[in-house]
Amino acid sequence: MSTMNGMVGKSVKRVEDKRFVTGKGKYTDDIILPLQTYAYFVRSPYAHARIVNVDTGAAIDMPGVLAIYTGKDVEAINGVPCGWQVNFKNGDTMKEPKHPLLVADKVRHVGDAVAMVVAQTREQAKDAAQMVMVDYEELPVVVNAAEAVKPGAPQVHADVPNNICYDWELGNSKAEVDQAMLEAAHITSLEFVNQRMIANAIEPRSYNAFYDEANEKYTLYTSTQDPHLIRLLMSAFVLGIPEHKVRVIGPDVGGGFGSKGDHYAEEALLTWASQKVGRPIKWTAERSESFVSDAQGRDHVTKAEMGFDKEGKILALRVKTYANQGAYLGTFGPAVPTYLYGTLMQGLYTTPKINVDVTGVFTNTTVVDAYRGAGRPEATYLLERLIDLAALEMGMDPADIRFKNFVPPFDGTNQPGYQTQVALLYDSGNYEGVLRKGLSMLGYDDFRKKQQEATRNGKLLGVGFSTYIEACGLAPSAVAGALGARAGLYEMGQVRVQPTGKVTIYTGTHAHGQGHETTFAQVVADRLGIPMADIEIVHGDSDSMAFGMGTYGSRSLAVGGSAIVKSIDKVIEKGKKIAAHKLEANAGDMEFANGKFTVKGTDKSISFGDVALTAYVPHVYPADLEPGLDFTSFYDPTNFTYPFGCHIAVVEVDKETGKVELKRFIAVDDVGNIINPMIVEGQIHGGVAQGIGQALFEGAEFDSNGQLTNASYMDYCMPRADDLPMFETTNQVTPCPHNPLGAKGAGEAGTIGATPAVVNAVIDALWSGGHKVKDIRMPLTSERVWRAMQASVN
Ligand code: MCN
Repeated sequence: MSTMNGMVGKSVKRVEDKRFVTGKGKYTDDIILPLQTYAYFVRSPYAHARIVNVDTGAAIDMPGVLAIYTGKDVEAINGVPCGWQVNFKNGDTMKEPKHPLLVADKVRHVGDAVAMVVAQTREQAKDAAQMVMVDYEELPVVVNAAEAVKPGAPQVHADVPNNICYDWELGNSKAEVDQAMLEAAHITSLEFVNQRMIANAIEPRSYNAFYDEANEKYTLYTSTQDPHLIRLLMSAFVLGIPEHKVRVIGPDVGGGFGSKGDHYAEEALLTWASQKVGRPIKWTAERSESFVSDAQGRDHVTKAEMGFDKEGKILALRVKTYANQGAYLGTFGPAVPTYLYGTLMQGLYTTPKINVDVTGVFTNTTVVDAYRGAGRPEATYLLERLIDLAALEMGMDPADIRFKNFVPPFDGTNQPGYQTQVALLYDSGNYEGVLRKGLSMLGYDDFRKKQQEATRNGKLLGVGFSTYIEACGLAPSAVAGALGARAGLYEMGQVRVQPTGKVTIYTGTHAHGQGHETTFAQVVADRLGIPMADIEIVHGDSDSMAFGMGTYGSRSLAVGGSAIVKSIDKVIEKGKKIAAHKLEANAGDMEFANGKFTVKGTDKSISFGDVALTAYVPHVYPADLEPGLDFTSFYDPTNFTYPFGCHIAVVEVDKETGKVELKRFIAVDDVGNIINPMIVEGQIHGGVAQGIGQALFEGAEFDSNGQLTNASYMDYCMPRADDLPMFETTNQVTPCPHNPLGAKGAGEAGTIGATPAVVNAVIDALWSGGHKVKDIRMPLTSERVWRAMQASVN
């Protein structure tokens, strides 16, 4: 990519890492306010139970205890709201039962908060919480979404019949798809579970709230991904505090992965109680609390069928999914299995008829919301498993079947893009390109020879493909609105040029590991022709910037970066007027490059720094302009961005034990123009590790009583470095045609592509040994793989 001053496209080292690697990052739990107090929560040990009595008598007399609040104390306060609405097919409104700050009547999942103790120290609060006596009357439990909709299933909310909070459909009619299926020479079908995932950020959730009585103002420090959204939801929808009387600060945050995008009850509760107690209150989750109270991800039960003609061309796709929403709706909860999942069913293929039908279901489990990729990994898993399996069933090559079905290359500049059957308009793509690159990195012809040789030597070697696309850069208001969403997601970017030419950027996005302080500064340095050292990126404080939608859905660069560019353009335009005035030229004759304003065709020029100073010195200033050089812009994208790629996994499966060894992992990703290749590679690496984690290691396991049986790192298996091969990564660049940076999102791509590649590779390995296994439930533990081999006819 040709850039203005060569700062874009450079692997600049992350400037924020200096404070992180020297232990100088400031996270919420590092913040200790004068007269600090601490909260501890009493949480339900049962998944479903009526609360008969809560006795705080013994606890309130414990040393250091300042206050104890129960569900009854907050009954009059609204619950935390869901930010998205997905209605029933018949037009009925989505069921959104109250998600209370503390539960008064009945608990609906293990970890539901029943009481909050505030004390002088953390330990005192915890000791006292153990003395809060709660009498429960246990109720029957349901944990599985497909079970929860059956007649007679336990009811999570009395006013939600059959536990269905919405049902939703997209694409062609069922009748059209049925008709197309009749013409199919082959139908590949799969019934499978996309298991529940736990986000496991290094920093657990942490909040610190205080009330400034003199100014009647509340401040909340929170480990969030979206401070302004938290302020808006908490002030306007939950507590009814005027918005300008609430300040929400998201300081350094140690990872979010989607689950810190929610507005949590604890945030509102601490803020509310800080005024009552008259002292700042802090709470930081223990790891075991995080396991049961942080929003979790995925959890679909799906039946899908893909029909093909005899040449392997896809004719139709039919999908029915039960999406587990947990016990309450999270902030983004219902949007994930619908707007972000259903809309992706076209994949990279020209499938002419698609019907996707999703039922959102309440169960007695922790809330399910966004987890890295949010809906798009689930859609990709479905499509890429189906297409690889179809190739095996039809005796075709998995690469050939894809080449037959890819949408042909298009750059989106002279045509509107590719209109899918499921609402989206892809912006630009060269899908064949990434697969070709991947095949050549793999050495595909050679691989098949090696596989045959391995079979002769009694080994099971397999290759799995995943050619994915995602819709990110959330979210064009027009598209989101057309789908029925309550909100679109623009972004704000302010460029404040100081009199000395130094620049402060205020962005409404919030970095929690993505390196915005580096990449955004690169964009500014490139456009203004000034050193990165002269630029500061400020984010995460609702009092510092006009507004912000935060960071998720790989939106920060494409949407937040574009808002900054819009403001830079305004700075340059005004700068030209100031420069023209000083150089006694016409503004129309000025050009700006390399940090200098020049009169076209002459050597008369003035530096950016001079213009900045002039902007604040009214006596040398054009009479018709206001002083200052400070612009705020709001950028609402016209479309999503659509990164895509090809991920390939090579595995060896041990015949005796079923153990899967991941031998190679190749990722070719196209995220449009790249600002910082090293940061993008890091994002891909992290995402791929999480995607592999879902395929091979991770997954929340609830028993029939609703107990999370692997709620600690003794049992929940996160991927470790020695489980993973060296990733072989590269890029292809197909610029985004509709944003000024030409950039697409990179933050979730790895997670979206990786999971099906690994599972497909295991299935391919088993077929090479004659085990015609269609599906193995993730994570593919040795036991599950071994059992699948035993069960299949060899
Ligand atoms: N970038 C780039 N060129 C591109 C695209 C991106 O240089 N073409 C850079 C960006 O400037 C930014 C980074 O790559 O520094 C990621 O950008 P983007 O794709 O815009 O994604 P966001 O910054 O919006 O990050 C969100 C995304 C999501 S949705 C999850 S979940 C996730 C992820 O980022 N959570 C993370 N990456 C994470 N990384 C860390 N360390 N921690 C998390 O919690």
